[in-house]
Amino acid sequence: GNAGSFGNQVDHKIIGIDPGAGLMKLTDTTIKDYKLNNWTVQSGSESTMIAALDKAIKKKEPIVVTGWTPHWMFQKYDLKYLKDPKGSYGASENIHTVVHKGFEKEDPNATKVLDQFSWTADDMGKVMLSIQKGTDAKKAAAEWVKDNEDKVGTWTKGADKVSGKNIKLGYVAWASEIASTNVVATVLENLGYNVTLEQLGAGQMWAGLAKGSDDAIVAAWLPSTHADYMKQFKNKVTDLGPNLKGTKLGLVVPSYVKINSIDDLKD
Ligand code: PBE
Repeated sequence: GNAGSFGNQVDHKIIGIDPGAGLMKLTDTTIKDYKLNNWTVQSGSESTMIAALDKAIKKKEPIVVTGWTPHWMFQKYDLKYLKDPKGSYGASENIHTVVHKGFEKEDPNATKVLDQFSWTADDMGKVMLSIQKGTDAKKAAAEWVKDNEDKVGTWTKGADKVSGKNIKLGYVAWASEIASTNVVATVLENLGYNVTLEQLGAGQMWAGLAKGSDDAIVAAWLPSTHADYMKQFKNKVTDLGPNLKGTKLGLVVPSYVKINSIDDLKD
């Protein structure tokens, strides 16, 4: 290839996140779809990806990372998605609330709240940004819940107060999921639930939900991102439907980078 190509500038390396993320699987598919044979995806975590991005931006160096919306990175940095003319990352999708099969009978009251939980990318963005700026996740969630009584009221409508009933929520330490899971935990705690949050890898989160070691997750990106997990565990879980609509996934670069499309990654 040509020595000055974008690929050569970044060592033909895409900065990825944790291996269990649906985004990583979609990125492998993308590499095949676009025949980016000499490219590799470096796994890590959301924080190692952000650290690499931050470092590159400070030096105004080229970089390409796996990214998603909603995410505070688009507020903090000037970024763009590379165009995906082949549609490898799928269309816009939704984040669903999913419970362990049988939980709806075991605790219809909590299920009602989980089912009624629904917010927007803007709502989530406020909590994410507050956490990113250093507020403890639990505190950021509690503040949002306090400031949004009307919306929260639609989630708890028809639900009863309980006295110390246990509920376990699984989640992955992605900014979006830290925000949503802490908000739902706060709402359930305000109703009298004793909520345990379990931070897991993506595969463990789905397996734990299927086994019933966790009761619910609010972190299922469907239909594409977590398609394989849903397929594997569909008989062991109940999908309560979307809690946030209109997410996006793809390859992300700083705006100063010259290329505009995944096609441009070819030398
Ligand atoms: N994400 C954030 C997850 C879902 C939420 C896009 C990194 C994933 O790829 O599985």
